[in-house]
Amino acid sequence: MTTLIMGIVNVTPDSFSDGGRYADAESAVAHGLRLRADGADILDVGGESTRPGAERVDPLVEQERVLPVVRAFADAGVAVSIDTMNASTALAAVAAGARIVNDVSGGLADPEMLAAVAGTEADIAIGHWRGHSTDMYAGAHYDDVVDDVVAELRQRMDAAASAGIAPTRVILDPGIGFGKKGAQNWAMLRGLDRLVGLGPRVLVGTSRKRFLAEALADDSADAGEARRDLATAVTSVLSAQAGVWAVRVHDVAGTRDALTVARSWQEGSRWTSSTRSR
Ligand code: PMM
Repeated sequence: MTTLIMGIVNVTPDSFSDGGRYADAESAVAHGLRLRADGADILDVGGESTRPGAERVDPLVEQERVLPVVRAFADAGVAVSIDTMNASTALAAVAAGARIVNDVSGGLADPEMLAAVAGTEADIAIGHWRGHSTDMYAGAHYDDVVDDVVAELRQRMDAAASAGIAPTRVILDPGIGFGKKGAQNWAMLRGLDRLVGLGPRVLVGTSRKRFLAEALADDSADAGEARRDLATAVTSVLSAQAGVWAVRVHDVAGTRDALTVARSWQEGSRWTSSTRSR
């Protein structure tokens, strides 16, 4: 199975690793089209940072940021997801051509979200979440992080089904870094197959996140982006091997190469076994 690559386009002044770089629509569109050329299957457009400590953004400001970018990608025939916790932004973005609503809160931040998405044709990515970024780690307490995340995402799937969203439209995301500290993220990734076993497609986002820099013992503010991207390529390959549907990354070109190498390895092993009997 081929793992899809979701390229990140943050139209924000303050996102975790690329805040401010593509804050105006024109540079965000140019950046996304470059990611598309690098091999992104989907572009994920966000107008509100979810980095730890980030303040909320007014939905109208969020929409001003993202809608022209969503429209430009949709016009260029690119599959777009809209990274938002606001139902009003989700609806406006779907009207502008987005095919996936990516809600890191899984419908918890805005009580209108699930019903809003149900009334569209869009799919929904439901993230595991325990509270806003202003207090990101307040909920980082688990009996067993994999058991707890699987159970809570199952509840969110049920809530989506009750709102009228069929399971085939649901994508589950373990919310790496959301209400999870260093080791809890590694434990969750180690148990990814449990999430994959639930049935719906699974999306994983590790890209440039703090727990990677911690593992590399490089938590400096400017911790080499290249080191974090290499670490992301490794976690993305391992996620692919665990059977995820897509990985959400900044460095599309590096991830594409890493996934291509991993796929060649797998196809090589199939080739060996099929030719051995001759
Ligand atoms: N992470 C961030 C933002 N959106 N969406 C999904 N589905 N999964 C994630 O892990 C996720 C996300 C935060 O990362 P960024 O600020 O670098 O975009």
